[in-house]
Amino acid sequence: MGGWDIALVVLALLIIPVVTAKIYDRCELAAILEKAGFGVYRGYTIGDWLCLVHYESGFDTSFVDHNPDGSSNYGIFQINSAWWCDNGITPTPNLCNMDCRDLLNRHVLDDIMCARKVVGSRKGMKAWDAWIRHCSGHDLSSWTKGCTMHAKPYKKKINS
Ligand SMILES: [Ca+2]
Repeated sequence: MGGWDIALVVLALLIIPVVTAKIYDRCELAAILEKAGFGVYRGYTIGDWLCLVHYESGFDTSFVDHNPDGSSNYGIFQINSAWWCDNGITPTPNLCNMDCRDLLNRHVLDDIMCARKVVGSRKGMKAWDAWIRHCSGHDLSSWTKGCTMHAKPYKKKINS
């Protein structure tokens, strides 16, 4: 290959992860979470989720962190490979029945379905250290400030 060919290949390799991953805007994610039924879910609000995502991943879907126990955390929700997804390395029951790599792309609905399972487990949001440290017990109303929320956030469905 000539110099330009190599340059193009290198450029493509640099661009591909950037294109497939995404750093979400706070309000954009708020709207997606609300659509997914997280307006008030198991006692947690959209503010809890935005605070959690901010401190876990900075809204960056490509974020991977490695734990001292050898497992890794993936994506905006930093979902752990020892329990919830399979990265091909960590032994896992793979409770979300998914490849950890699917937690790194810009499509977050599968991530949200998995996070729903995590928060539905015994520990609830205490499964996330960052939520315990930075969000639990705080006034989280400012996280949704300036966001257009479509549903009435505090109105409970009568028949639910
Ligand atoms: Ca995904």
